[in-house]
Amino acid sequence: MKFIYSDSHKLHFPQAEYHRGEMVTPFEKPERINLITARLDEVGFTGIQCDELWNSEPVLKVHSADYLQFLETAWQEWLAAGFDGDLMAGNFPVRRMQQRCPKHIDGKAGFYSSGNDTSINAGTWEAAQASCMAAQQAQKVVANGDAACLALCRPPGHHAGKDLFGGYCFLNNAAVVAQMFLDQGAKKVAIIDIDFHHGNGTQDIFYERGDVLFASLHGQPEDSFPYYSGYADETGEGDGAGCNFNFPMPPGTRYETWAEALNEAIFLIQNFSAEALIVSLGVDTYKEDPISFFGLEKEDYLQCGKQLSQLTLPTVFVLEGGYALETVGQNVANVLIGFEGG
Ligand code: OKP
Ligand code: ZN
Repeated sequence: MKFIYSDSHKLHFPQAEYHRGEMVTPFEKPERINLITARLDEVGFTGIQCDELWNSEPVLKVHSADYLQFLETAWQEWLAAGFDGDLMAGNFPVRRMQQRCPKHIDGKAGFYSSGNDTSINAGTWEAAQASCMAAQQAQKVVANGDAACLALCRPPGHHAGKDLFGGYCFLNNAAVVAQMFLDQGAKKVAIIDIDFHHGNGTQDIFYERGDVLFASLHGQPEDSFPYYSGYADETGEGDGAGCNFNFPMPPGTRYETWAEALNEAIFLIQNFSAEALIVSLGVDTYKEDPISFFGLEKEDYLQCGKQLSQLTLPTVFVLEGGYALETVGQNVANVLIGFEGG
């Protein structure tokens, strides 16, 4: 299997994250990609540097134009306001407030985001675009006949909604890949999100669409980020009614239980007659992950890949989370090895 990466991810390196009462170095760090790339090289996968230039066409079908405009100009506006250091939102249009975008960048940032966990620096927009293009290139590799391909996206994407950044995400790379398959003629596609966190952005984007099945396995919202979505009774609306499936699970969930949910999701995808599969691949389900609470072991990722391969669909893997640096490379590689039948 080929994997697509882009060195431009390094341009996004937020300085700090507020975590459990203190400012810490962000968990979503550039080293993640170097570690994963090193492991994939070691076990014989073929890395390809992304060489695609920014293409907003499929992106504008899953994000709003005003949101993309915000991302493009946010850093310049921040500087023009006389601020330095990372842009971090701190105020949000919550219940009973006006959903009107203010003029000031400090207000705009909160209008377009879901939390203070995701800072913007000088190179963030370029890195987010490059991340999205790695996903677009991986989609083309699969459209041209490869059975599967991995996009090493950084920043990740599954928390990015139609017009919201947050949860370390800006552009929803998995959603863009799904949209590309549809634009190329597929009638229906499926996205399975196996990151520890609920893929609230992906759910948001496709909630009222019947051409994309979305299934997410995640830490239950009662106890885990993103807290305000991911319940099992969120099943889609309008044309999308019955196309959204959430599998929230409690702290300490181990592979046996998790794999049952995975099998259920696989069964649903089969019944949906999806013509392509997009896997939002996070390995923060690992037992030692610093911000998550499941108990998956390294070997479980082999089994996970094997289960996914049973769908026998053209598959694009899109990297999401995974923050246990010692094993992030092995865990990602194991999913691919299992998928290829190793
Ligand atoms: C991104 B991905 C509350 C904690 C915020 C954000 C976690 C983002 C995870 N202040 N944590 O799904 O791995
Ligand atoms: Zn995650």
